[in-house]
Amino acid sequence: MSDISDLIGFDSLLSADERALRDSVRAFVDSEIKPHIATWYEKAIFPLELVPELAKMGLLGMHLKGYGCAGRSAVEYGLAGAELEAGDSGLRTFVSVQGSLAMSAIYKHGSDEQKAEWLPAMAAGEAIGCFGLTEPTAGSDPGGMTTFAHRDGGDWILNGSKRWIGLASVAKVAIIWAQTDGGVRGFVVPTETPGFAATPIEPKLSMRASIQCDIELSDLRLPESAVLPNVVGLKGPFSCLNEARYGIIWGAMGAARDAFEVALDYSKERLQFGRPLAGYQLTQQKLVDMALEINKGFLLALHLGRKKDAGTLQPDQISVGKLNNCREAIKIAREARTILGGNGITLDHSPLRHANNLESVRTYEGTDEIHTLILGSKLSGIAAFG
Ligand code: TGC
Repeated sequence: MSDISDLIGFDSLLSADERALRDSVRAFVDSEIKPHIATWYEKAIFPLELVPELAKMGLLGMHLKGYGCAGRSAVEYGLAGAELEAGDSGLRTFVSVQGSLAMSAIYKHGSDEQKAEWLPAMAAGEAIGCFGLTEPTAGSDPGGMTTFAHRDGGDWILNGSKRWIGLASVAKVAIIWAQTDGGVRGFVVPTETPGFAATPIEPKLSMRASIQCDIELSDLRLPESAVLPNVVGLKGPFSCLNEARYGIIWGAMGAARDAFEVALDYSKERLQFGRPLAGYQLTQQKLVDMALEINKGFLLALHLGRKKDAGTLQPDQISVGKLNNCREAIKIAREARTILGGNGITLDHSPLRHANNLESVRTYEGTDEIHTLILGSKLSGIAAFG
């Protein structure tokens, strides 16, 4: 939340440490991201040079303990994510793929050797990670994956394709989920392994300051030590998706808040018929409706974050936050664009960029439809999928 958007005294719900962390990330976004994001977005550049800076701020794997990670709380992780996404969803996505997906997979399910080898380097930003679950024909239903790992003596041989994998072309390590004769397993794959190829998907109308890739795995040979030893089955990747989905609850509201504030500022400056737009009742209605949803969205995020820190957050409660906050954020970003009129379709202003990014955010880590069905199942006791 920020002073301009905060109608309910949200800041009073945060500790001094939480506010300090939030403010430092906001200052970083204001000085290092916002001045350049239009260019990165237009030219489809992911600013790799920011990775060491994000690491120095302790934002990579920030909710993990040990291994050079900052050991911050879930609420602090969320606050940081909201600020990053106020800059651009692509930057928050990087921190999420690195910390919530790739590092979490190793942290939760890896061997001591895997943790020691990868987590400190990933926390320091020296090794970028990616998380290969989705496939060209298996998105909402990861159980339909066809990537297969079979045994060859003591080794594993992987074949298959992954799609929409963030950062894969710049990653040093990929967590690849594959079917085996004994169920779904996760593999820690150094991307220099022969048989690994990642190709950025282009052109995109969303997430342009980020990288999403196709991955091809062709007779990729791994030693036994590459398998994540501590999990078998889809609960492995889902346990990591819970982390990433949680971060989105906050991030989406960060994008919405930025879109709203840009529209609010513009409406106070822009004159039509001799008066500022903000003086018109129709504009005030839009501004108030946006602000209400932003305040409610941040409250929801904080409530779920406190539950996560208390160890009581359930996966279906994450679906409440992911579904609601993505849905409201995209409405807010689009509504903010209307206040900017024709100027809102340029990259001089953030709302349409945020709205376009949020098309991806509402789609990855479980679409609106999947989270609706998770909640429909929770309410009715009847699963509409599977
Ligand atoms: P289901 O039979 O219900 O469950 C299989 C096993 O998984 C367990 N499980 C969970 N565990 C932890 N957290 C959760 N949220 C879990 N959900 C399920 C479950 O208990 C079971 O365990 P066990 O021990 O009994 O085997 O599985 P299902 O396939 O029927 O589930 C249905 C559904 C729709 C909920 C699930 O398939 C789903 O969530 N689908 C959406 C998948 C998704 O979010 N895909 C997007 C991935 S994003 C990506 O790959 C790109 S990474 C981002 C980037 O790189 O930018």
